[in-house]
Amino acid sequence: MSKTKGATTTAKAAKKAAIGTANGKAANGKAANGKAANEKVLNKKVAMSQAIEARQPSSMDDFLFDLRGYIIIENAIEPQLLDELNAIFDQIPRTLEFGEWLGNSQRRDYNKMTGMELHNAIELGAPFEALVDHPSWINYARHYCGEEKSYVEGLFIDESLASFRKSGGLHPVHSGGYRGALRGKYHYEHGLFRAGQCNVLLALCDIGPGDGATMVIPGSHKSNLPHPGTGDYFKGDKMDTLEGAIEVHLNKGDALLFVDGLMHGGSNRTTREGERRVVIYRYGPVWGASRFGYQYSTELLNRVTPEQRKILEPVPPCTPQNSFIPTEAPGNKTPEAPEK
Ligand SMILES: O=C(O)CCC(=O)C(=O)O
Repeated sequence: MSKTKGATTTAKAAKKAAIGTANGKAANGKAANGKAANEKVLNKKVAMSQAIEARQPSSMDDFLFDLRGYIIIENAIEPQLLDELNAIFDQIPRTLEFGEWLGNSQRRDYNKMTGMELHNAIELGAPFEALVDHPSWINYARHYCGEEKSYVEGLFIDESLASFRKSGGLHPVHSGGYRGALRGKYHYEHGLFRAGQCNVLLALCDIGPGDGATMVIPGSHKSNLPHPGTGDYFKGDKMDTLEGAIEVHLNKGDALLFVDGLMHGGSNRTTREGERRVVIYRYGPVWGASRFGYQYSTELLNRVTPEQRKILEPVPPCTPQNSFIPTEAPGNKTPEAPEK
């Protein structure tokens, strides 16, 4: 399996930030229960460094992304950031119930087989914020799904999650080119990529055989016909033996970047001990909307860098109370005023 090679590292100033706090409410309308453990996670201060130089997609990356629908970015994140993300995973209470909030993140498993999935994970703290425009993949996202060279160039993250998967967990196959939603569709035209959505799945642990590796059917983002063996997503049919599907094994710190329109899912985890830990950020065009209605907190938006804010809030709200002509916002370059 061809992988994108690691980049040289340079030292940069350490950045400190507090984990975001927000007043989330549970799905059933109850206020978040403010358990002591949750408070502890949210108030922890973390230190981290940005130490990886920006990577650019090569012509081989483009070729493979077009051909297969995915590429692997090896050693995508700094060891320190990896440790910090794992430290937060360690602290997240496993007692969190479906629908329960942890600050402005909410447990919302995709289905009963996937295991615990915390959505709006960007709000889980500074290490998660560092992933928003991480230099290892942000230029890939811009290139493949950022409406490059158009009047609405840029990115928006419409879904982010921290996923824990134990023995027995899996994610049935979904997506694919056949009757795919525009949101995840793969498109290439006139020398430009126009994917609807690209996912970055970051491995926080080694994921090998038996560990519940992500599975893909290479090339299926372009398929015109349904796969006859797909099965029933809602019945939890495993994709482990699905014809054409392969496991993508990752080392701790590697990232799998794939177009959402690729047939993909998670193999059945048979390893008894431990858990599979991944973070998934879904990038798409600036005109996208949060899939599940999560709102980035004002604290988060005020805390992140201007570049990160452009990804979390590419088109700031414009109201009579907060009126401005957003010349900077995508798609809003104002023409010269006509001469009087
Ligand atoms: O859990 C996995 O490995 C697959 C993730 C997935 O299905 C998705 O990103 O939609």
